[in-house]
Amino acid sequence: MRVKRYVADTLQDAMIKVKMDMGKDAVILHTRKFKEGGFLGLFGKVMFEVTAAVEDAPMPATASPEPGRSSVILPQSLAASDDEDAEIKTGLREDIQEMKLMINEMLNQMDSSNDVKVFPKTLQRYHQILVDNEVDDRLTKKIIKEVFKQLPHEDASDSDVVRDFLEQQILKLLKKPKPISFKRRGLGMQSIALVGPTGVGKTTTIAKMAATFSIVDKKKIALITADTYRVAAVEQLKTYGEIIGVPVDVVYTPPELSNAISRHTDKDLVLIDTAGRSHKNNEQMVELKSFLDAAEPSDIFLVLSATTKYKDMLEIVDSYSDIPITRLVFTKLDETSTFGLILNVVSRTQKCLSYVTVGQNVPDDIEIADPVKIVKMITRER
Ligand SMILES: Nc1nc2c(ncn2[C@@H]2O[C@H](COP(=O)(O)OP(=O)(O)OP(=O)(O)O)[C@@H](O)[C@H]2O)c(=O)[nH]1
Ligand SMILES: [Mg+2]
Repeated sequence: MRVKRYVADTLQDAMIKVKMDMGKDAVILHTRKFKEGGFLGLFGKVMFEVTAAVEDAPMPATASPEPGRSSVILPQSLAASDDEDAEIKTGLREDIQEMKLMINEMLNQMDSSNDVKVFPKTLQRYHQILVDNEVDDRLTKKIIKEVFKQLPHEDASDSDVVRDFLEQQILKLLKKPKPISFKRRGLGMQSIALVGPTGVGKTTTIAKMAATFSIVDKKKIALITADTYRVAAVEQLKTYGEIIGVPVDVVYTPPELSNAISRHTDKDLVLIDTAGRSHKNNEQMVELKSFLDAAEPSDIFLVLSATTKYKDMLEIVDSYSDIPITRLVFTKLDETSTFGLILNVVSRTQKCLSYVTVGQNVPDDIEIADPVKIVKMITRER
């Protein structure tokens, strides 16, 4: 038996060297990745080593495998046999073995570099689509890698199959939305506070919810606003309350909020509007927290605008990490054409979506978040 070591820049090249030198009967004994040159193991060039073996002379058809042969060695006796079936099987096994090594190698390369070129063309294209739709770079890589792992390899170039796997993967990340449910909580009153940055659409969203639940679902609703910073804010909610026909309380302190809620135990739902908080103003965040501690709402919805820059969104989301947010609402979907941000935020916060809003009209422009629709928007070619 001839055993030899082959070194190349890529695993594929090393494999080609093995095949050219030893022929198709060569058996791979070992593969390894190592760094050549560099300093103290740093900055070296990544190289691939394949150790392969081949019998010097064809073995007789009746020969049994050598005792003590390592498990990685493919049954050479089959390759040398005259039996056609056996030869095909050996060929297949070798191909599979080779493919597995290549796939593992691709995944390793994907970890160690940002080069997506190691993936089949179809996946590279979807990678680009996700990036174009502003899905976070690392998240995109993770998704594509997962799809590649799960995808039957014979389907790797079938765009429709790849799309199916991709959509399923993103759907899983988006999770099931949780809208407001009256059934789930039985007959008791539930209170929901909306919090979020300034101007994202909290008050408008509350008006949309109040109108839908009171007019369409015939539920007993009350509105409370703790946003007393601007006269206009109080007026805004009072006007909506009058139009919809629901009571509006204005509270100035956390104890007043707690009292106001306890006056509405006969309602199905109390919606609490809060002042827009700048995530950069810590004092404002502490005050918001004291209102929420007093209110003890059943749910706290973080309202975010789909038009926010991703970098700012990361800061915003982190600044709300001290507040026990239970759901997410995305507003202004009508004002953007990239929706990766939604996936980024869900994935970062691990909170469920509830509603999205798609315009200024009260009450029409609100919908229960539909993950299938969002997935289509995120995977749409631009
Ligand atoms: N295009 C669009 N505009 C929206 C949407 N939701 C709200 N708006 C608009 O955004 C602006 C701000 O809305 P508000 O509801 O006052 O926002 P807010 O979060 O309560 O603002 P503050 O209380 O000041 O923090 C208004 O002009 C709304 O009409 C939406 O889904 N699409
Ligand atoms: Mg407001």
